[in-house]
Amino acid sequence: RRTTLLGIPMDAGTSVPGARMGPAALRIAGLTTLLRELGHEVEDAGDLPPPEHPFVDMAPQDVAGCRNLEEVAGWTQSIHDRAHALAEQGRLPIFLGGDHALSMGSVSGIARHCKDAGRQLAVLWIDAHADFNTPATTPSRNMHGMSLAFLSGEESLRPLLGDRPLVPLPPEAIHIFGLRSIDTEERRQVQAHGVRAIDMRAIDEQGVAALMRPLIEQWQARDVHLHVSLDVDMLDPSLAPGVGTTVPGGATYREAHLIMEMLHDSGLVGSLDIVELNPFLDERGRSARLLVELVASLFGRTVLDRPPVRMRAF
Ligand code: DIR
Ligand code: MN
Ligand code: MN
Ligand code: MN
Repeated sequence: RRTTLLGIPMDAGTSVPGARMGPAALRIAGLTTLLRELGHEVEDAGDLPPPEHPFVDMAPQDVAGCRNLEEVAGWTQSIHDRAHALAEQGRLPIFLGGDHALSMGSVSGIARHCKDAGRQLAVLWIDAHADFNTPATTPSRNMHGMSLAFLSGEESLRPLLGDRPLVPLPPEAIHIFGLRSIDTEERRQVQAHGVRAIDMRAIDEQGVAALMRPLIEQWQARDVHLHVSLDVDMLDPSLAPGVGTTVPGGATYREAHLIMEMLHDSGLVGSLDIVELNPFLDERGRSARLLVELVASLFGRTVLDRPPVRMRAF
């Protein structure tokens, strides 16, 4: 597939700066070369420039719950426009974050294109967190903890997208994978919306393969465009320390690779976010290098460096 790398040097969605250096770290770790070695056509579109700060017409009590509101809204709108354009051009966009608030722009742009194209969208949210807070429920005011609520049509966050059309994701289009940290009010939101979450306990008990297989079968039956949103903090902090919100008990090296390998074999992945890498907190580029390896698995490399196997496993 023809891929386009787009750097999103933002960290306005968090209170810990540094994720703005993520795109540079992923490039230095060799992302472009690796994808080309795997036979993909790769265009590097560089970094999206920091946006204007638009007026956001949000209720005052909600404004108070949103750190860096105008900056996040500016990013959301400019990312949305680029994501939509790249999808229309038939590219496979890889959004290099940047914090997870960037997915408000990337996924909404892809969702808009899928609607125009009559294609169903499925989102796999690989994350230790649910990112389902709202301005009213957030304990941190960090907007990277609100992206899935926004994408699910949360009304109070709708003004972030300005005059662009929002295509809300229905709950059955979303699966959170790797969940192990959720706030009390946020849990209520997730349950009220009926969003499916596969938590670390399920992964412990059943294993990645048994959990991924039915998801992939169901997506294949509907021939979805699959958007993968990979938050680094899903990985265990011992493997990937370069992230602002580490949570113990995350995915092992092999679990993470297996997810990527199965997604590759599904043939369904149409777009990807790599988010929350904070090179300022990383240990000599370890987390960046691991992420690049995971992307390689997602794009057809096997761990033992055998040539990519073209197969439909299911
Ligand atoms: C927490 C942490 N639920 C919050 N969220 C994070 O601030 O809303 N998401 N770290 O990635
Ligand atoms: Mn996240
Ligand atoms: Mn369109
Ligand atoms: Mn997270």
